[in-house]
Amino acid sequence: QRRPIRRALISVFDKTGIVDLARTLAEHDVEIVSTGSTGATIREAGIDVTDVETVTGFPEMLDGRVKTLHPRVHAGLLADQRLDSHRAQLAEHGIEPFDLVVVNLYPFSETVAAGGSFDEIIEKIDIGGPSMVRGAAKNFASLAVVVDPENYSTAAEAVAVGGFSLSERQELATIAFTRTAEYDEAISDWMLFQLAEDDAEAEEQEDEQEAESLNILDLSEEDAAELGFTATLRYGENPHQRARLAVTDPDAPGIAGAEQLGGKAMSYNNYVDSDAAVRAAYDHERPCVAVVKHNNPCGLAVAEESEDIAVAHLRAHGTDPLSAYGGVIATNRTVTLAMAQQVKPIFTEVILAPAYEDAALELLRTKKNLRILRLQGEYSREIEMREIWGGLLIQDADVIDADGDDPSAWTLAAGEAADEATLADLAFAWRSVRAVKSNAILLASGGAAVGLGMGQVNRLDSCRLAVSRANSLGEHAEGEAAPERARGAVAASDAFFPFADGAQILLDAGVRAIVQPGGSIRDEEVIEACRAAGATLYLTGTRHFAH
Ligand code: 93A
Repeated sequence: QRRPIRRALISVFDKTGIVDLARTLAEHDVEIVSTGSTGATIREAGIDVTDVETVTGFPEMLDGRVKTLHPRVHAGLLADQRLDSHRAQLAEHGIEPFDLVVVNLYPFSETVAAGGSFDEIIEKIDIGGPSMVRGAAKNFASLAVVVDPENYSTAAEAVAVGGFSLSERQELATIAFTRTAEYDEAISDWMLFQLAEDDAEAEEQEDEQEAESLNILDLSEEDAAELGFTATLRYGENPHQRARLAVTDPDAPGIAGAEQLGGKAMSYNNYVDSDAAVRAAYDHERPCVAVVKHNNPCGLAVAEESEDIAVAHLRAHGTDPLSAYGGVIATNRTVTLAMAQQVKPIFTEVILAPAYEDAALELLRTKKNLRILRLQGEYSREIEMREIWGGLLIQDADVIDADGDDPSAWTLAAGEAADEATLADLAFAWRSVRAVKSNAILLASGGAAVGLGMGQVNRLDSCRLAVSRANSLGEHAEGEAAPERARGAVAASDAFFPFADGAQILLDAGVRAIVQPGGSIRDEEVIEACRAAGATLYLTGTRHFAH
């Protein structure tokens, strides 16, 4: 049975063809109820429209999320007009039934395809539209639902012939349910995809966090080896710290990959001190020996090319014989038997050299605990790294070949130009001072360091320390006073004197020549102090902090 169409509810996103349909309906005296912009479109064409708000007595709200979701709309869609009870209830509430519903939905899939934002896509999930469509489709016994502009012409024809037949309404209802099912499937597919993406993202983040928290010390020996860690050390700087060693460049093995010719396994602190000792010794072109304790030299000396390296070792040991106990010795020349004989009676942790005379090696090997390392190749260091909380600092390695490292480029700022021997000691002092932790003051005499002031938080204290150590640590017989080695020595400072007071300490102790970078606003005061003391002062213009 055809059901005449007297009242239609039209709410379409896609307005294509809607005016034509509305006109036909209006021509057949159909009352048209419409939502916001659909109603406006129809009204603009000069066709009468009842706003849905007039029907519901309620404004559109929540930015349009609630427009048609109202009992006055849905009761009009869902009332089974074959039932007296339904009709009575509508009448009781003053609600008029609908005979035709024309709806097309928010373009959800289109918005997804167009790359809409998450929020845009969510807003394109039509709720009111499908509710009307499903309500009308369920109630196909009473009314017809059209969800496709392709079916507008059938609707126009139907209104002219007294409405849709029951089977036509059922067919339209089937199309309607298919439409809302597809619509919901598209939504659920998209939602699932979002979840999968969120999962993938979360997984990625977890992986990242895991990678961040990867502690090399937690890895098995094999896994660590795969990452280039060649040794698991007995412990770190302290016994409660685990530690590992990696060789960063197998082609330039340096100290990390040095060949060990004898002694116990290297410890963490052995490596640290070895590095400082080798750097100190290899900073010199002349035959040099460095003795290091706690990352600072306690002995540093050079010899003539013609002399046995044992001479340099004897001098270096003489810098501070007390502290040399338990030290790390490095040299830039072949260890001779004479040097090995000197080293033998001194308790030494590590000895490092580019080569050993056979007899020297044999002798040193008799000391079972002495770690003997052979260094390969040129000393080269391109970058230096230091870890800080949450980061890594990387800098060019400080190499000693700046302009200011060449004595011929120094500026004579006070006193007479140094004689050859004094200049040689100043050059030695300058090359040596950067091996000393800042603030660093190094006193030198006869090719050897004689007083070291290291690691103080002001330069004045470093000067005091250098002088007091120079004058208390020199070799001397028991009961006799230590030699006053500061007198007649030369001094190097790793950075400028901010005031004259530090330099004055050195001058008062008898230092006769000083080399320092200069560059303080009080340079003139330092220069004046040197002049007054009759001392020589050279400025290098280059600084060599080592912290
Ligand atoms: O935001 S909704 O889910 N809430 C509703 O109550 C509602 N009623 C109809 N979307 C709703 N509609 C949809 O609005 C229709 O499915 C149609 O796509 C569109 C028509 O609105 P307008 O006439 O303002 O363009």
